[in-house]
Amino acid sequence: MFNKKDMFKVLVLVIVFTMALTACGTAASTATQAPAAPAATTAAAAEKPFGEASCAPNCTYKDMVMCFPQLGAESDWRTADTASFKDEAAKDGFQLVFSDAQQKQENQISAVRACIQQGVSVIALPPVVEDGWDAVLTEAHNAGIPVIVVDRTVSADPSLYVSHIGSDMELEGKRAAEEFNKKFPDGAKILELSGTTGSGAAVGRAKGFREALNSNIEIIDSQTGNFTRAEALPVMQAFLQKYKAGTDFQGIFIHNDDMGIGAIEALKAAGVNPGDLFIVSVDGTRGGFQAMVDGWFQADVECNPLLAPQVAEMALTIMNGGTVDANVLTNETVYYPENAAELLPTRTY
Ligand code: GZL
Repeated sequence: MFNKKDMFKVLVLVIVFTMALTACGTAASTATQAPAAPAATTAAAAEKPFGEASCAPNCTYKDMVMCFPQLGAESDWRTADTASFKDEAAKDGFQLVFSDAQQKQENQISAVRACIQQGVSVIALPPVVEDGWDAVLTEAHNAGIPVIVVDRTVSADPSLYVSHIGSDMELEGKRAAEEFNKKFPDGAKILELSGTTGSGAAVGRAKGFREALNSNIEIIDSQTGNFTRAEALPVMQAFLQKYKAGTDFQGIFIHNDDMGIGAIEALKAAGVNPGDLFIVSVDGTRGGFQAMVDGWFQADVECNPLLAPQVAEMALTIMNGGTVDANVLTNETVYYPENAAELLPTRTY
């Protein structure tokens, strides 16, 4: 016969057994009947435009945190580009997360990763070179952060960024070539001072230049000056050791005004005078205009650094779930000495 003690033990066992069954059932239900994400949420998440912010469709600039990992401060063009973004942020009231990579891609990539960690609204990336961006652009994409490539281009898959805005570098090179074609219908030998190796600006200008240059104009040598005055000076000095100005070469294609100003210093020291050579530069900065006024440059192909207003507008559109063009090219022209003196006081960079 069961005594009271035995009955209690049985009761406890029954209770424990019942609880165990229920718990397993719960675990099982957790494991086997995990609540599916409500179909509506999944569908809505799938339809949400890439980069749309939680404030959409009423985001204002006050809601925007723009990451701008600037590539460096190598030229007057870059200084003006940086000022454009800082001025626009102050005017519109958005937060600008600025950094200067000192022309090193690894620094730019680190800055982008920091912005991804910060959870910025948008990344405006001015890539120092074309290659090597796939990994970090994939990280930004996976984090749901839209990237607008600014100024120079990247070779990465366009699906990894929302848009590119900048100059048509090949057209700039073509425009420079047309100046040499006009000047030297019977042919000439020229030098090239090119920009940062592997940069979209240097690659595009060189390509466009060569495709449009008449076959009777020969590029006898080309070296990079990395878009800086300081690095262009020794390159031009070395050219002048090797080639006699006017005899061995009659002109120079220079990928930006800053390198042109460095080259002028070497030309002056070698006894070359303004107008002895036919020089075409790129950017259209105040320094380039002054070089045209002084007779050193015979043309300056415009390259506009003031991109921030358009980038800010594109970024806000993306935050509000809107769409932007995949490639936005800036309208540019060619400037000449004839009106350089008149225009110089009006130049904003
Ligand atoms: C071109 C820009 C170039 C400029 C240089 O869009 O990337 O970089 O031509 C600058 O002056 O350093």
